[in-house]
Amino acid sequence: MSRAEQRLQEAPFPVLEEFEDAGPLVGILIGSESDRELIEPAVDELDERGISNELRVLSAHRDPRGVAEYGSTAALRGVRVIIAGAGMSAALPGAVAAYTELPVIGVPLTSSKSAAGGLDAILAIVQMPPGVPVACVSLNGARNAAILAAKILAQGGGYPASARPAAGT
Ligand code: RP5
Repeated sequence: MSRAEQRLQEAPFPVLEEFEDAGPLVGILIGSESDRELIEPAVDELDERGISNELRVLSAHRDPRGVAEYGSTAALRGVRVIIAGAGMSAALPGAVAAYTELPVIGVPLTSSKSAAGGLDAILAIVQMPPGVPVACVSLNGARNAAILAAKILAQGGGYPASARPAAGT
């Protein structure tokens, strides 16, 4: 198989599958099954507020294509805010933010393998490069992430998602 044929087989990744599912208002991602317990307060908080949500396990490092697919299709499915929780080298919030214009709230999580109790994940989520912002709540702050998502959803909007040149320039 030629290199070109090989590349055609590899890409594009199957975004159409995601388009078929109508999304909830909030998409919650975690990097591993082992994060589930710590993110559950976010699900509970959103459920109590009657805000539709979905929880998916998608690792930035182990399943980067899945993260790209989710991020690329979330807004089209109707998702309005993404909460992403991960531990250790917590790339997930930033990785999904790279594929979407939706606001992303990162939740640094403590994992059994954390350095400094979770400081590794805090720094990984907070230290985003200019131009790709990710909000960051406290360590294991899943409930706060859900409350922040609810506040974002409560805003009326009106500002453009992308910067536009000022009139007359
Ligand atoms: C991160 O690595 C996950 O978010 C999790 O917190 C940590 C450890 O993952 P497992 O080895 O438990 O799957 O990507």
